[in-house]
Amino acid sequence: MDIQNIFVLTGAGISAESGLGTFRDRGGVWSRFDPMKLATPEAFAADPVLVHDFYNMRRRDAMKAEPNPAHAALARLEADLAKRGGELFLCTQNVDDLHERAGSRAVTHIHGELLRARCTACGESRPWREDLSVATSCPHCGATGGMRPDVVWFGEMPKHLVAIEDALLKADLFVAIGTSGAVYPAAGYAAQAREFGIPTLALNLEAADNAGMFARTRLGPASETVPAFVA
Ligand code: BJW
Repeated sequence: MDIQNIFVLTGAGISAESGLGTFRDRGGVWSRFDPMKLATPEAFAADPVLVHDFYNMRRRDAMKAEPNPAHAALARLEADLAKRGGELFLCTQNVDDLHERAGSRAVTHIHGELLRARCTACGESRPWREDLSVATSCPHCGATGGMRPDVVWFGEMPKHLVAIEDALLKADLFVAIGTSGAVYPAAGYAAQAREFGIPTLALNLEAADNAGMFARTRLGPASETVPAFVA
């Protein structure tokens, strides 16, 4: 097989069968909660108690969830490619840690991680599994009230953009799994891959917003399509 470097972009759909809600499907997180009141820096400034309640609930749900066969298949793919001298660049928009718990070793979280907290006073980010509140103090600088989940909200700069662009440039195949293609810049990577002449594949439950950017599409639940792709 001449494919050596595979870029995989995952979204909420890969964790759906682990019981974590997607955002934009019917019944999804943003159909029940207003993202502008919860997932922006302005929302956190206006009502930190509400934002903490939402993310405390999401953190507890994420810790209870277990990886599914799609996460496990990507961990196998990473190991198989490494044995052949290749590389899997796994870029996830998800803030859960299910890829890591399935055995993936290198995971790039473009939208940050729910199991990390960052102090808005000193900027330090550290692993965090407890509920956060306006009374939480930063263990590093001691400031109170500024600890927040280390996730990327609307209007904030996504993380690891340089590493992601580099990996996209050297990929032999681009695969998007379980993402609606609604949120940028990640939603633009399929078009970029196409411009670079990289083959593109979408594995999704239903056609994504950017479906036209993919050369090939397999529709179905990730727990079936991803193991079939990796086999
Ligand atoms: C299954 C399945 C199963 C279900 N099996 N599949 C153009 C360029 C650049 C920026 C913008 C732009 N236009 C607008 C913007 C601004 C904005 C944006 O994109 N807005 C759009 C809504 C239009 N973007 C930003 O603000 C970003 N920052 C930014 O752009 O900074 C400046 C910049 C400029 C230029 C270059 C670089 C930077 C930040 C975005 C932050 C997003 N944050 C969130 C919340 C994170 C914390 C939290 O979890 O609460 O990230 S929003 C939410 O959406 C979350 C997700 O990661 C993200 C993507 O959602 P995802 O994963 O695609 O989920 P769904 O629900 O949408 O789709 C699930 C899919 O799975 C569906 O298709 C189902 O069919 C499928 N599915 N079950 C397989 N079993």
